[in-house]
Amino acid sequence: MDTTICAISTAVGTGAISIIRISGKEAINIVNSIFSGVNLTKVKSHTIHYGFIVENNNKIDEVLITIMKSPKTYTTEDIVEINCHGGISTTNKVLEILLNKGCKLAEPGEFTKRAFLNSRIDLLKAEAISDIINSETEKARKLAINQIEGKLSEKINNIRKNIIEIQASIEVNIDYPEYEDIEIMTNQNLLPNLDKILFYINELILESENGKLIKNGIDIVILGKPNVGKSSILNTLLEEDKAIVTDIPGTTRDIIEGKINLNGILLNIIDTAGLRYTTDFVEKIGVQKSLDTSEKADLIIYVIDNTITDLSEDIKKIKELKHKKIIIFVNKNDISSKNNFDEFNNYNIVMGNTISKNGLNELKNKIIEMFNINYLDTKDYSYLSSARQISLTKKAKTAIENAISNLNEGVSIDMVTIDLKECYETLGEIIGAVYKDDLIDEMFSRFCLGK
Ligand SMILES: Nc1nc2c(ncn2[C@@H]2O[C@H](COP(=O)(O)OP(=O)(O)OP(=O)(O)O)[C@@H](O)[C@H]2O)c(=O)[nH]1
Ligand SMILES: [Mg+2]
Repeated sequence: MDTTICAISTAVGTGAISIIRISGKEAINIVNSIFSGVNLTKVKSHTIHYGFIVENNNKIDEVLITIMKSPKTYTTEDIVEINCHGGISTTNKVLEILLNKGCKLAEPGEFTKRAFLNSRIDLLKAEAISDIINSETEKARKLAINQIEGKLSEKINNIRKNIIEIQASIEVNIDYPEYEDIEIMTNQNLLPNLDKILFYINELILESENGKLIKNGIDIVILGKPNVGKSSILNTLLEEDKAIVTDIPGTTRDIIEGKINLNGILLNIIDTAGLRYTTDFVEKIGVQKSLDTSEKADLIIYVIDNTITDLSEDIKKIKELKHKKIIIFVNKNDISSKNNFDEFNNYNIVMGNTISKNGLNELKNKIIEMFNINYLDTKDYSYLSSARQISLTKKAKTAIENAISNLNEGVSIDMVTIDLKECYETLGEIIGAVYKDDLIDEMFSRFCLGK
């Protein structure tokens, strides 16, 4: 934190402008020593200055320099941003000069990490900054901006405040039992308060399903026997000839992915190799990959050929997938068939074909219905969304459940404070009120360079 760090904050490549960001005690002095405009150490905060970056009297680039003095900056430290001409050579040259002058190259996410360590933002807000950069849909952007604004932090802080109030009333009872005007805490009058906390935590966990959906989208795997039209379905959904389609069974060997936006939710659609017994070495690997990928999917679109005569293998496979969300898509219904598919009456089933695209809208509507996608439109988004946040909330839930079951078993109320403290601290870890250094390092290392 004592060092002055610098990094290219814009994407590397050719563009009109590149921004190099410098943060730390020496930021203004260092940039001033390589700048040929006004004396930057004398200018007001939050101002922009025109001039040249120079090295040994050679002009390197014509730039605009933004000066932002501590504490009202991204990191709370002095920050200088150099707007130079875009392009790899100029930007790298300016960066190289800064490094020679004593700046340290920032690690990925180090600016945001400093903002967190200097208490300008909590951990939820820091995570949301990475989320907003990576958001691919309008809904994901909204979720992230609400988190940056602090809506989720507020929810967590309110639960923590409730816990503190309960802790305080228990402690008053223990420390001053002789006072007559304080409410006596018994196991029975404590229970409704703890139930309320459990209710709030449960709500956070339930709603996190929405958060995950908005942030990560839905992973959909198209599965089925060879030649049933899986790749054709992928291509039709993507409106692009992404996968090779032929009438030769076993055409697709590897997984092929594409994304579409369905009412604001990203569908990550994965086409796979057709399932069949094969002695072909490469195809065998492909079939195994299909099965492994489908295990991780949020939804399986299981494709069956409308004209098939023997359904036994499909029935067997679908039964094996009963722990997964599944839609059966009966493809090629442009060709007549005697099948009525009654054996799949208990499943979500859609009939269609990729030639006239019949059934594909129905397929999309089924996905909307199964994942409540339209319902998400009406809500104010402040959901937990990362695995870190969700697993900590589940840990907090276990702590409060322990407190409740201890109370029910008649354990003395002072023992309950141990579980309450655990719950409070675990919720604190979510916002970063309590944190471990290695966890923080790991989290920020996943950020972009220069952020
Ligand atoms: N009549 C008809 N033919 C289709 C339809 N969809 C796909 N086909 C044809 O079926 C054949 C196989 O299509 P693919 O999309 O390659 O099938 P696949 O399931 O990906 O096959 P593998 O990659 O071998 O597992 C091709 O000749 C397609 O043109 C459809 O709805 N109706
Ligand atoms: Mg295929």
